[in-house]
Amino acid sequence: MKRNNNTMMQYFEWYLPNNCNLWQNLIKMAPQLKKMGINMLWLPPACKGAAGINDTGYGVYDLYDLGEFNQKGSVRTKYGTKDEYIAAIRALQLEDIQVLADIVLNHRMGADEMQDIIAYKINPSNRNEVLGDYRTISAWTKYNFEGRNNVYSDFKLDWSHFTSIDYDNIAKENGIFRFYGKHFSNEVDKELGNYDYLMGCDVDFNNLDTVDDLNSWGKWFLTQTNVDGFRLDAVKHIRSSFYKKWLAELKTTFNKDLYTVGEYFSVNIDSLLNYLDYNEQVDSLFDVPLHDHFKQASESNGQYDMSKIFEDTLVDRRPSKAVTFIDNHDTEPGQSLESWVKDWFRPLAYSMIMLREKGIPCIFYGDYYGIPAKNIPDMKDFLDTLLAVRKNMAYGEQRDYLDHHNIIGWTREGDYYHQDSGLAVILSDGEGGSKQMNVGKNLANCCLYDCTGNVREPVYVDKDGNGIFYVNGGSVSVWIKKDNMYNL
Ligand SMILES: [Ca+2]
Ligand SMILES: [Ca+2]
Repeated sequence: MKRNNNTMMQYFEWYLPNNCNLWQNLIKMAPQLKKMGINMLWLPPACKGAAGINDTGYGVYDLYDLGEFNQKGSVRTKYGTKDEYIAAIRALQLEDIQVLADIVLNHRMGADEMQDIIAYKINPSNRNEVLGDYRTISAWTKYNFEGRNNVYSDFKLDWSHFTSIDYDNIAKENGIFRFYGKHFSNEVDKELGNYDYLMGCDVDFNNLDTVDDLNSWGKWFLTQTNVDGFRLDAVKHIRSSFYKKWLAELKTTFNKDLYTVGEYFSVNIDSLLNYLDYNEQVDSLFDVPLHDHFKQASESNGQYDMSKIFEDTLVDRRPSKAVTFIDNHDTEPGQSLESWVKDWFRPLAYSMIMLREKGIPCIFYGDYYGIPAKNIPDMKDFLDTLLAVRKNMAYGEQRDYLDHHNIIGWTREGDYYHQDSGLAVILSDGEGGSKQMNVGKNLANCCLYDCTGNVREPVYVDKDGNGIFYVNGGSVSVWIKKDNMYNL
């Protein structure tokens, strides 16, 4: 059976303007995204955030307000109204694009009232250490959701539903203040001793009322939106057994697969593997170690050993569970996890995630459309080429030539279902050069062309499938059959 490659896109970046009309835009774009070969789309968080229309959605205030109630200064969110969100999801699903909703459950922000709470100050660089005696703090922890007026749920939040907060209004002091009688979960990342606390009011997943509410909310959200799956925010800061149960319950109740990718932002491959081993409900994680390798290579002036670029990455160690990416809304310049892969390396990196056999690549909105706020140019032409190659030609057996500190390559033999499919990729982080590679029998006796336009001369493949492929310095070349050039 003919099956095309899966390709994900993250359809937003941090600096979108607050009038970006993203949901409306998606309704128009859905057919185009399908043509591009995108079949999984990660949408930004749709819930009302503390900063209203200026909130990316990660400063979540009310999970039950998807742009429907006049709260935080407007009915709509940064991206539009609830009706537009649901219309966008339908439009995408009509094009057979799976929609992944971004779910932010770790924390809340923008409380309506302060409360006096007994709390301990915690050492921010070793969260297992309490600093000094308990004291009374005053903190923004009471959430009334008055603008919603009990529609969908009458559950309100107060300090008892959280573990900790980052500001005391009595002493006017920043820090991590953990509430009396509360503890951090042991089922979180061990960085900084215990990485339960990330930001805002940290949700207490040991509190049964909290968990009950989130279970009800999950069912409500799925009923309202009918999304196909989730991108789970900040999973390394959330008790891992929570999502294991939450996802299992939703899948059973709705009898749906609910494809799920988690954001476990760590370069430690063992942390990622442990999480996946424990929580079989999560289908995949973003391949942060690979992103980190791309960044290092892009900053090494050719000194990076390209034969090790995939070593101890998720796509290498657990290929069926890897969503590969170059950068995202958090790693953009100026953001909390800034670790931007330098521009010259980005075409090489995209070739390494889009044209190989393993992993689901995630194309970043900020690359496809550019990031005007940071003067980062778009890569639309290059990505359109790679998307077309991925959709039409990146099939069949892969032969790896990851055997040199500068120049590496691989070939795909092509398959029966995609006419004239198959390709050869060669790239270098240092000087230009060549490599003999075998493309298999389908492209034997063919003349191949570099569809990136970087190398102008064709390559002749002999009767055994061998060809000598060229690449310029700090560049990538993608070789395909000439007939296919007209389809790009
Ligand atoms: Ca947490
Ligand atoms: Ca090198």
